[in-house]
Amino acid sequence: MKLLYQTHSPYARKTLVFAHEVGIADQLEVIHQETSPTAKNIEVFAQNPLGKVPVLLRPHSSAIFDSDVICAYFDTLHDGPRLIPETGEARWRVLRLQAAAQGISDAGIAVRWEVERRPAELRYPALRDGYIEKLMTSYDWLEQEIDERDSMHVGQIAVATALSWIAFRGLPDFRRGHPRLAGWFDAFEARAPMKATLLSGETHD
Ligand SMILES: N[C@@H](CCC(=O)N[C@@H](CS)C(=O)NCC(=O)O)C(=O)O
Repeated sequence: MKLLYQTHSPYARKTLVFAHEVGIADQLEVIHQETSPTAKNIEVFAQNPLGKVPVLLRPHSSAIFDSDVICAYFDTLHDGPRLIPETGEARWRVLRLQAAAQGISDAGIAVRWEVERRPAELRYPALRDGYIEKLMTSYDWLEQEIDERDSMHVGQIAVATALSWIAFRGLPDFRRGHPRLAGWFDAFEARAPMKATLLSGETHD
């Protein structure tokens, strides 16, 4: 399988960390692709009408996106404990955590548009502040929600890869005032799948 990837994407990294955690990373050829809504990548658009990575290319089946769906697919390819609980309240708690992590990355990207990507004369400070507020309320929520006693699941992977990217891009600090979250994150970041997938590179708009 080929994974259309980006070395500085929290979403793409989520799928690759997941693959490492369930032991199938060696089945993937990881191909870096630069993407931006202002710089069309034809190869990515050919597989995903949204022009975004990650995209999973399977030899005899259709391409799969986005990162949530790729992780769900990967969870069918191994014999170990499922990282996405199939039933019960645990399923909704894990998927909700993943949704929060997705929203953190989405909000972080929106902040970056307003502070550096968009031409200065087109920036809108109220929008920047609104998205920063979403980050801060999400950090507060995670401080209560994250549970270091949980066994591995996709929600943890999503939160760790989102927060790692937040730190990588110098977005508002999640550590200050959130000792429980910071402690959990530090332990998660020390895991081999996180170390094997370090973020690097710049966005090209
Ligand atoms: N919901 C998608 C988000 C993917 C996404 O936004 N990827 C970014 C890279 S970090 C991208 O390719 N952006 C290009 C664009 O917005 O045109 C997922 O979880 O995979």
